[in-house]
Amino acid sequence: MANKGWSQLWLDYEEKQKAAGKACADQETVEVKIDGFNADCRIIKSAVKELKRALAGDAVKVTLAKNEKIAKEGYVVDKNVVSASDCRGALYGVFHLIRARLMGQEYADIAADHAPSNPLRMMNHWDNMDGSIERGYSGRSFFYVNDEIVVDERTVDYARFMASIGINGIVINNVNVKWAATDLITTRFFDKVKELSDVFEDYGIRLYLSLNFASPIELGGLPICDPLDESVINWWKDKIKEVYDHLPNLGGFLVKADSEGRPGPFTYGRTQADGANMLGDIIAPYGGIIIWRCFVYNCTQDWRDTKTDRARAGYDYFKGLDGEYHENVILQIKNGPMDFQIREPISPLLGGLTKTNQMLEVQIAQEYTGHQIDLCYLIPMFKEILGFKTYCKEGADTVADVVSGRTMGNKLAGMAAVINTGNDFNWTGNDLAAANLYGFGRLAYDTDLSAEEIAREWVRLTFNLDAELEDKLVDMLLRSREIYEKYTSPLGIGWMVTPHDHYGPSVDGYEYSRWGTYHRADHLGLGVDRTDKGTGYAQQYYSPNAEMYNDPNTCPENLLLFFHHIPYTWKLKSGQSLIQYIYDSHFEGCKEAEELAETWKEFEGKVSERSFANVSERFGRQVYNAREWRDQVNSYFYRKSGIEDEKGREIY
Ligand code: GCV
Repeated sequence: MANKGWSQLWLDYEEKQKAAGKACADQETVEVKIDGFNADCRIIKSAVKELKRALAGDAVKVTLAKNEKIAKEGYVVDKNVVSASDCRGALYGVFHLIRARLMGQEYADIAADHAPSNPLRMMNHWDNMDGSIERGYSGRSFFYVNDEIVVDERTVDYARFMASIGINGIVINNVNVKWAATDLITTRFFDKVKELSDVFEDYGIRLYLSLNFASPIELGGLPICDPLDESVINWWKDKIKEVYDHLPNLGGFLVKADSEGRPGPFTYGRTQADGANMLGDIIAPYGGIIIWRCFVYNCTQDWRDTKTDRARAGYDYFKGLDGEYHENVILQIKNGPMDFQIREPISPLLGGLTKTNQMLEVQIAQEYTGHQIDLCYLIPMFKEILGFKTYCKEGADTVADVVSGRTMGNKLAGMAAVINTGNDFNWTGNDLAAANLYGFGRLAYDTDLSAEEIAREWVRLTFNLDAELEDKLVDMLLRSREIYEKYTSPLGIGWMVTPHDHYGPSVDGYEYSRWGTYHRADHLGLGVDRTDKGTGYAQQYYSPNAEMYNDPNTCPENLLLFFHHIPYTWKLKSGQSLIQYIYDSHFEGCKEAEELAETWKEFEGKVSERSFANVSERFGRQVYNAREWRDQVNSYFYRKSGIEDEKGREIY
C-alpha cells in the first residue's frame, strides 16, 4: 500500500492476500447477508465494505445478525456469522472475524463471544491546529495544517484502524487549548469538525473536543470565566446550544483546568467540582459528557521545600470532593501520581474516589519512555496498572474493576490514551511503536487479554514472519520496557531526563527547578521520603497498601526510591547494595539494548525494506541513548557516593 503515502498497519489486506497466494483477490466472492440490522445504518455499511475488502478472494457468505441478548457493543462470532445487539458490536465482531482470518484461522474454527470491559475507550490527541503535536514523535498532525482541519482518505483509514481495535471516542485537539483551537467551538470550524465527526460516526466513533475553560473571556469578551457567575453560565448555555446545533453527535468535552498554567475555577476561589458541574449541567440535555482531568498540581514549587509533594496533589485536590460531581461528569486520572514515568506507583485516586465516575489515562505517546526511538512496549505496564489491587472494596477492587465501572456500578467509566500517532508513513515514528497503538485499543476493549497475546496478534497481523522470528519479535517487545527501565532512572524515582524535551539523560535536569520532580540524591543516598515521617503520600492508599509502601522492607523494590530516601549501602533482597544495583542495572540495560539491535538484524529480508530500515535506524539511536544514560547515571552516582564498582568496570 506504499502508493497511498501511509501504511495500512495491521489492516494491510493486500499484503496478507499476496502472502496467502491470492494475488488478484476478488471482492465479489464475498457475500454479506444482513439479518435484523438496518442495512442503511452507516456503521453496518462500513462493516460490509470492510468485509468485502478484507476477505476478498474467499468464497464466503457472512451473516450480520441482530441479537438483542448480546451485551452493548459486544459480539458473538460463530464461523461466518457475526451477531450483536447494536451496530458498533456488529462492526467489532466483523473486525474479529477479519483478524481471525488474517491470522490464518479457517472459518470453521472461528468462535468468539466478547463484551467490552470498558464503556469508554478513548484516544486523546495532543494535536495543535498549527500542525504541531505536543509530545508527538511521528511527524505532524494529520488533522490540522496551518490552522485548518483536514479530512481526507487518511482520516478514513485512521477511523478504520481505531474501530478495528474497539476505540469508540476520540478527542481531536490538545488539552492545552490555545490560539486557534479555542475557535473549534465557533462557526469558523463547525463545518469541518462536522465532516470529521461524520467520518468517525461511520466507524462508531464519537468525536470529543478539548475545551478552553477561559472561552467566555477569549471568545465571549467577558471579563471573567467564574463558573458560578450568572453571565458566564449564560454564555456557556448559548455556546453549547450553538455547538450542538452544528455538531449533534459531539460526545462532549475534555477539560484541563488549573493545570500547568491553564485557566480554571481556582482563580475565582471555586472548586474543581464547581467548574466541572457547571459545564456538565449545561451539556446534559444534549447527551454530552464532561471529562475533567485530575492533573492538578503546583508547578511553581521551591525545590528546598521538602513537605510539598507533587505526588500528593491529585488526591489532595480531588478526594475531598468525592460525591459532588454530577452524573455526566467523569474524572480522568493519570495512571501514576506524577506523570507517565517508566515506573510509578498507581494513583491513589483510582479507587480512592468511591462516589465519582472515573477513568484511567495512560500515555502511548512515549514522552518519558523513549520518544518512539527506543523500543518500549507499554502493554505490560498497563496490565500491571489494571491488575493493581486498591483495597477500595471487598472483591472487585482492582484498577480494572474500578475503571470499568464494575466496582461502584458507574455507567460512565473507561480508559483513555494519549495517542502516539502523526503523519509519518508508518503513523507512529517507529514501526514497532504501533504495537502500543494496537495494544491499547485491544486492552481497553478486553482487559483480560495478556500483554503477550496482544503482542503476538499485532506481530502476526503486521508482518509475515516464520514462527521462530515471530517468537523473537514478541520476546523483544515483552522485554523492552524492563530494558528501558534498567538504563534510565532506577527503582521508581523517575525523571533524570533532559528538561522540557524529555529524551536522554540529565540527572539533575529537573532537580532544582519548579516542577516538583526531585530525586534528592546527596552523598549518602537518594530517593524521596514519602512515608508518614516524610511527605505522607503513602498514607493516601488504603490499608494494607499504605503500610506496605511505608516500610522500606516491604515496599516493592522497584518502587523503593519513590517512597524512601535510601542509603547507597542499603542491601537489596538480591544482596546487592543500592549503589551496586545502579551500576549493574545500567550496564545490563545498555547491553540488552545492544542485543535488541543485534537481534533485529535477523529480520533483514523478512520484513519490508522500509520497515527494516526504519527500525534499524531507531535501534541505532536507542543504543546511543542507552550508552549515554548508562554513563551519565553511573558516573553521577559514583562521584556523589565515592563508592567503587565492585566489578571494577570503567565508569566515566
Ligand atoms: C499536554 C506533561 C507533559 C505536557 C502535557 C501535560 C498534561 O506535563 O509534559 O506536555 O500537556 O503532561 O498531561 O497535561
